[in-house]
Amino acid sequence: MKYLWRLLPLSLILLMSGCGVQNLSALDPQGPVAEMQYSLIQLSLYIMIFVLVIVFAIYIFVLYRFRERPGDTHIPKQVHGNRTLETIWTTIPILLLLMLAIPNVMDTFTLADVSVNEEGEESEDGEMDHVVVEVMAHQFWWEFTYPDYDITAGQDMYIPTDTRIIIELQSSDVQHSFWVPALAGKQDNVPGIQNDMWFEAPEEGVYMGKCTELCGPSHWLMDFKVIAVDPDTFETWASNMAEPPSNVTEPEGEVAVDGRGVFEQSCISCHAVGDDGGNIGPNLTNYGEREVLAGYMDPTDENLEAWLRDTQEYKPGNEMPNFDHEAINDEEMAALIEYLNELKILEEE
Ligand code: HEC
Ligand SMILES: [Cu+2]
Repeated sequence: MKYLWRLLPLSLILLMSGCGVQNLSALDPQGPVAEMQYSLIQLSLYIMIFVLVIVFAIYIFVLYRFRERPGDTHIPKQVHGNRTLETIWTTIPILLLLMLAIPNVMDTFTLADVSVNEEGEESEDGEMDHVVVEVMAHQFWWEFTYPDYDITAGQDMYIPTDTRIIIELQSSDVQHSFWVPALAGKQDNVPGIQNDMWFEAPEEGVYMGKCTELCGPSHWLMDFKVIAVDPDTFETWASNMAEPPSNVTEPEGEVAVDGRGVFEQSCISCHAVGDDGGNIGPNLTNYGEREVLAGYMDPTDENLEAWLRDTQEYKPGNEMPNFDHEAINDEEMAALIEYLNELKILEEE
């Protein structure tokens, strides 16, 4: 037990090697915002290393140079006050702090400016040069509303690449915090207050996001994804979210039709598919394209059933009720799962 603390550095290394997986690292910045923040991190780090090296060099030199030698019989001459030295070691820190402060303050103002160009909403080629996303945090999931497109999505935030994404953070219950480490630093979702931020994703890909404010028993499972796609795919996604294709609105297979029946009976009061349904839970129009279920599980049939039967086990304290065999029997469950898996709007096969 006594030497257990020696394992600490090892466990830290193991812990930190988890960073970087799936774009969940601020140290692998993507896009202008994350890059700007990363260069501030680097600048502070270099200044700290500089100070550390100089201070330790002097320290070690003094320890060695003025060590006690054999034959030393009395305390050496004591010195008080030295104007030159004191001026030096006051001026250098002031300069270092200025070197830190000036870029920090400048970048803070740049990053706080979420305005878009004055001319208007569209760039020359007719495409939107920015997209506004209202991010509403709930215990324990994320809702993304695109006011210019009149659509609402759950859990997956689709964005076009190379486009300024203006993010308006809000919360429906307690305080949460929105963090997509590879794209931008974190910012809080505060009930009753709107916080704004922006970022841009240069490349297509999936960026992991997390809630970073302790918000309840399932806080640690409150993950989401930012999915950056090329602007054309984004437009297709957005218009299909607004008006889903027929495979979503009118399921064809007999089983899926039955599944839709179960959905209308037990789920639609909280979940919308297309225009149809409530908004207590995530919009499920594109559920079949989720990479993860409920923010963190593999979206297999088994997991989906486990989630529906026993959601409170998988995300304690969330707003969805458990559905036991009395509420939904096995046959209905199979149909429901088939229906949900078919909810796809981007499929190109
Ligand atoms: C009382 C409202 C309510 C009812 C009824 C309800 N849900 Fe939910 N559902 C929620 C909430 C809230 C969440 C988000 C939970 C979380 O992640 O914190 C959720 C999450 C889900 C998810 C995960 C979504 C995702 O994006 O991964 C699925 C799938 C789901 N529900 C399916 C269903 C089905 C199918 C039914 C009907 C059998 C149903 N729900 C009934 C409120 C409800
Ligand atoms: Cu949260």
